Amino acid sequence: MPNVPTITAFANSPDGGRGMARDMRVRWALEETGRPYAVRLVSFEELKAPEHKALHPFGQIPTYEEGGLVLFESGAIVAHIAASGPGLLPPDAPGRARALSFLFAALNTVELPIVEREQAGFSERDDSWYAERLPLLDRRIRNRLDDLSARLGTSDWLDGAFSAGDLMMVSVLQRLPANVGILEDYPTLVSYVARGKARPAYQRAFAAQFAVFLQSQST
Ligand code: GTB
Repeated sequence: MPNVPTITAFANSPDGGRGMARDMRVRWALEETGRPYAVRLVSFEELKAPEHKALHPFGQIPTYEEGGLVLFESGAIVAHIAASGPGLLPPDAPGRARALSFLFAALNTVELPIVEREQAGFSERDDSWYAERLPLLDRRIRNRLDDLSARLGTSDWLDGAFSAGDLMMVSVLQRLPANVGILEDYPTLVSYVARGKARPAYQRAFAAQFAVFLQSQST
Protein backbone atom coordinates (compact mmCIF):
# COMPACT_ATOMS: atom_id res chain seq x y z
CA MET A 1 0.00 0.00 0.00
CA PRO A 2 1.62 3.29 -1.04
CA ASN A 3 2.05 6.02 1.56
CA VAL A 4 0.50 4.06 4.42
CA PRO A 5 2.75 4.56 7.42
CA THR A 6 3.84 1.57 9.47
CA ILE A 7 4.25 1.90 13.21
CA THR A 8 5.65 -0.58 15.71
CA ALA A 9 3.94 -1.74 18.90
CA PHE A 10 4.54 -4.43 21.54
CA ALA A 11 3.47 -7.92 20.48
CA ASN A 12 2.86 -8.58 24.19
CA SER A 13 2.28 -5.27 25.92
CA PRO A 14 2.91 -5.44 29.66
CA ASP A 15 0.01 -3.01 30.19
CA GLY A 16 -2.59 -5.73 29.63
CA GLY A 17 -4.37 -3.83 26.86
CA ARG A 18 -4.92 -0.67 28.94
CA GLY A 19 -3.48 1.57 26.23
CA MET A 20 -0.54 2.75 28.35
CA ALA A 21 2.27 1.99 25.89
CA ARG A 22 3.42 4.85 23.72
CA ASP A 23 2.15 3.46 20.42
CA MET A 24 -1.29 4.52 21.70
CA ARG A 25 -0.63 8.25 21.25
CA VAL A 26 0.67 7.63 17.72
CA ARG A 27 -2.36 5.53 16.83
CA TRP A 28 -4.60 8.27 18.27
CA ALA A 29 -2.88 10.98 16.19
CA LEU A 30 -3.24 8.89 13.03
CA GLU A 31 -6.93 8.32 13.77
CA GLU A 32 -7.51 12.04 14.41
CA THR A 33 -6.04 12.91 11.01
CA GLY A 34 -7.89 10.08 9.27
CA ARG A 35 -4.70 8.33 8.13
CA PRO A 36 -4.82 4.57 7.63
CA TYR A 37 -1.77 2.84 9.04
CA ALA A 38 -0.17 -0.55 9.40
CA VAL A 39 1.26 -2.00 12.62
CA ARG A 40 4.26 -4.27 12.95
CA LEU A 41 4.25 -6.07 16.28
CA VAL A 42 7.62 -6.68 17.90
CA SER A 43 8.69 -8.95 20.73
CA PHE A 44 11.02 -7.74 23.49
CA GLU A 45 13.81 -9.73 21.84
CA GLU A 46 13.18 -8.15 18.44
CA LEU A 47 13.29 -4.67 20.01
CA LYS A 48 16.97 -5.10 20.76
CA ALA A 49 17.90 -6.76 17.45
CA PRO A 50 20.01 -4.80 14.92
CA GLU A 51 17.07 -4.62 12.45
CA HIS A 52 14.95 -2.73 14.95
CA LYS A 53 17.85 -0.67 16.30
CA ALA A 54 18.42 0.57 12.76
CA LEU A 55 14.98 2.19 13.10
CA HIS A 56 15.18 3.13 16.78
CA PRO A 57 18.63 3.70 18.27
CA PHE A 58 17.40 2.86 21.78
CA GLY A 59 15.53 -0.30 20.82
CA GLN A 60 12.05 0.85 21.80
CA ILE A 61 8.56 1.27 20.42
CA PRO A 62 7.03 3.22 18.80
CA THR A 63 8.70 3.78 15.45
CA TYR A 64 7.15 5.27 12.33
CA GLU A 65 8.05 4.44 8.73
CA GLU A 66 6.58 6.27 5.78
CA GLY A 67 8.22 5.83 2.39
CA GLY A 68 11.91 6.48 3.08
CA LEU A 69 11.23 8.37 6.33
CA VAL A 70 11.96 6.63 9.63
CA LEU A 71 11.07 8.33 12.91
CA PHE A 72 11.30 7.42 16.57
CA GLU A 73 10.17 9.22 19.77
CA SER A 74 6.43 9.49 20.19
CA GLY A 75 6.58 13.31 20.41
CA ALA A 76 8.42 13.66 17.12
CA ILE A 77 6.08 11.17 15.47
CA VAL A 78 2.91 12.90 16.71
CA ALA A 79 4.33 16.30 15.67
CA HIS A 80 5.05 14.93 12.18
CA ILE A 81 1.57 13.41 11.84
CA ALA A 82 0.01 16.66 13.08
CA ALA A 83 1.99 18.70 10.56
CA SER A 84 1.09 16.43 7.64
CA GLY A 85 -2.68 16.12 8.13
CA PRO A 86 -5.74 18.04 9.25
CA GLY A 87 -7.21 18.34 12.73
CA LEU A 88 -4.28 18.48 15.12
CA LEU A 89 -2.76 21.91 14.58
CA PRO A 90 -4.37 25.34 14.13
CA PRO A 91 -4.11 27.00 10.71
CA ASP A 92 -2.01 29.96 11.92
CA ALA A 93 1.73 29.70 12.58
CA PRO A 94 1.63 31.17 16.12
CA GLY A 95 -1.20 28.78 17.04
CA ARG A 96 0.78 25.84 15.66
CA ALA A 97 3.83 26.87 17.69
CA ARG A 98 1.74 27.18 20.87
CA ALA A 99 0.24 23.72 20.31
CA LEU A 100 3.77 22.31 20.03
CA SER A 101 4.69 24.08 23.30
CA PHE A 102 2.00 22.06 25.04
CA LEU A 103 3.11 18.88 23.28
CA PHE A 104 6.65 19.40 24.61
CA ALA A 105 5.35 20.45 28.02
CA ALA A 106 3.39 17.21 28.22
CA LEU A 107 6.53 15.18 27.53
CA ASN A 108 9.24 17.20 29.28
CA THR A 109 7.43 18.84 32.15
CA VAL A 110 4.41 16.73 33.08
CA GLU A 111 5.31 13.19 32.03
CA LEU A 112 8.75 13.22 33.68
CA PRO A 113 7.57 13.28 37.32
CA ILE A 114 4.77 10.83 36.49
CA VAL A 115 7.23 8.35 34.99
CA GLU A 116 9.68 8.89 37.85
CA ARG A 117 6.99 7.94 40.39
CA GLU A 118 5.99 4.93 38.29
CA GLN A 119 9.61 3.75 37.99
CA ALA A 120 10.20 4.18 41.74
CA GLY A 121 7.21 1.90 42.32
CA PHE A 122 8.82 -0.76 40.13
CA SER A 123 12.44 -0.54 41.22
CA GLU A 124 12.55 1.02 44.72
CA ARG A 125 9.45 -0.34 46.44
CA ASP A 126 11.51 -2.63 48.70
CA ASP A 127 14.15 -0.04 49.50
CA SER A 128 14.30 1.64 52.90
CA TRP A 129 13.97 5.14 51.46
CA TYR A 130 10.90 4.43 49.31
CA ALA A 131 8.28 5.49 51.90
CA GLU A 132 10.17 8.71 52.58
CA ARG A 133 10.72 9.50 48.91
CA LEU A 134 7.15 8.91 47.79
CA PRO A 135 5.70 12.18 49.20
CA LEU A 136 8.43 14.09 47.35
CA LEU A 137 7.61 12.34 44.07
CA ASP A 138 3.89 13.02 44.61
CA ARG A 139 4.56 16.67 45.36
CA ARG A 140 6.45 17.07 42.08
CA ILE A 141 3.45 15.73 40.19
CA ARG A 142 1.02 17.89 42.17
CA ASN A 143 3.09 21.02 41.44
CA ARG A 144 2.65 20.36 37.74
CA LEU A 145 -1.04 19.55 38.02
CA ASP A 146 -1.68 22.69 40.12
CA ASP A 147 -0.27 24.83 37.33
CA LEU A 148 -1.79 22.83 34.49
CA SER A 149 -5.29 22.97 36.00
CA ALA A 150 -4.87 26.73 36.60
CA ARG A 151 -3.96 27.19 32.93
CA LEU A 152 -6.81 24.99 31.68
CA GLY A 153 -9.33 26.81 33.87
CA THR A 154 -12.84 26.07 32.67
CA SER A 155 -11.81 25.59 29.02
CA ASP A 156 -12.31 22.35 27.16
CA TRP A 157 -8.77 22.36 25.72
CA LEU A 158 -5.49 24.05 26.55
CA ASP A 159 -5.38 26.61 23.75
CA GLY A 160 -8.55 26.95 21.71
CA ALA A 161 -9.53 23.94 19.63
CA PHE A 162 -8.29 20.40 20.40
CA SER A 163 -4.70 20.02 19.19
CA ALA A 164 -1.66 17.73 19.23
CA GLY A 165 -0.79 19.45 22.53
CA ASP A 166 -4.03 18.20 24.10
CA LEU A 167 -3.57 14.76 22.57
CA MET A 168 -0.18 14.44 24.25
CA MET A 169 -1.25 16.01 27.55
CA VAL A 170 -4.25 13.68 27.86
CA SER A 171 -2.05 10.70 26.90
CA VAL A 172 0.38 11.62 29.67
CA LEU A 173 -2.22 12.36 32.37
CA GLN A 174 -4.08 9.12 31.77
CA ARG A 175 -0.93 7.26 32.85
CA LEU A 176 -1.72 8.31 36.43
CA PRO A 177 -3.64 5.32 37.72
CA ALA A 178 -6.64 5.90 40.00
CA ASN A 179 -4.97 4.00 42.86
CA VAL A 180 -2.30 6.69 43.09
CA GLY A 181 -5.05 9.13 44.05
CA ILE A 182 -3.48 12.30 42.64
CA LEU A 183 -5.39 13.13 39.46
CA GLU A 184 -8.69 12.65 41.30
CA ASP A 185 -7.90 15.77 43.34
CA TYR A 186 -8.13 17.83 40.14
CA PRO A 187 -11.73 17.52 38.87
CA THR A 188 -11.18 19.77 35.86
CA LEU A 189 -8.24 17.62 34.74
CA VAL A 190 -10.28 14.46 35.31
CA SER A 191 -12.94 15.93 32.97
CA TYR A 192 -10.23 17.01 30.52
CA VAL A 193 -8.86 13.47 30.31
CA ALA A 194 -12.40 12.04 29.99
CA ARG A 195 -13.12 14.51 27.17
CA GLY A 196 -10.01 13.41 25.32
CA LYS A 197 -10.71 9.72 25.79
CA ALA A 198 -14.31 10.17 24.61
CA ARG A 199 -13.15 11.34 21.20
CA PRO A 200 -14.04 8.81 18.49
CA ALA A 201 -10.43 8.80 17.27
CA TYR A 202 -9.18 7.84 20.75
CA GLN A 203 -11.81 5.11 20.95
CA ARG A 204 -10.73 3.66 17.60
CA ALA A 205 -7.06 3.75 18.61
CA PHE A 206 -7.84 2.12 21.95
CA ALA A 207 -9.89 -0.62 20.29
CA ALA A 208 -7.06 -1.33 17.83
CA GLN A 209 -4.42 -1.76 20.54
CA PHE A 210 -6.86 -3.76 22.68
CA ALA A 211 -7.45 -6.14 19.75
CA VAL A 212 -3.68 -6.83 19.76
CA PHE A 213 -3.87 -7.66 23.46
CA LEU A 214 -6.83 -10.01 22.95
CA GLN A 215 -5.04 -11.72 20.08
CA SER A 216 -1.90 -12.17 22.22
CA GLN A 217 -4.02 -13.89 24.88
CA SER A 218 -5.49 -16.37 22.45
CA THR A 219 -2.21 -17.55 20.90
N1 GTB B 1 10.72 8.69 24.84
C1 GTB B 1 10.25 7.54 24.10
C2 GTB B 1 8.97 7.90 23.33
O1 GTB B 1 8.21 8.76 23.81
O2 GTB B 1 8.74 7.34 22.25
C3 GTB B 1 10.02 6.40 25.09
C4 GTB B 1 9.60 5.13 24.37
C5 GTB B 1 9.37 4.02 25.40
O3 GTB B 1 9.52 4.21 26.61
N2 GTB B 1 9.00 2.86 24.87
C6 GTB B 1 8.77 1.73 25.72
C7 GTB B 1 9.68 0.59 25.29
O4 GTB B 1 9.86 0.34 24.12
C8 GTB B 1 7.31 1.29 25.59
S1 GTB B 1 6.17 2.56 26.05
N3 GTB B 1 10.23 -0.11 26.27
C9 GTB B 1 11.07 -1.25 26.02
C10 GTB B 1 12.51 -0.93 26.31
O5 GTB B 1 12.85 0.22 26.61
O6 GTB B 1 13.29 -1.89 26.26
C11 GTB B 1 6.48 2.69 27.85
C12 GTB B 1 5.51 1.85 28.62
C13 GTB B 1 5.72 0.50 28.76
C14 GTB B 1 4.81 -0.27 29.52
C15 GTB B 1 3.73 0.36 30.12
N4 GTB B 1 2.82 -0.41 30.91
O7 GTB B 1 2.99 -1.62 31.03
O8 GTB B 1 1.87 0.15 31.47
C16 GTB B 1 3.54 1.71 29.96
C17 GTB B 1 4.44 2.45 29.21
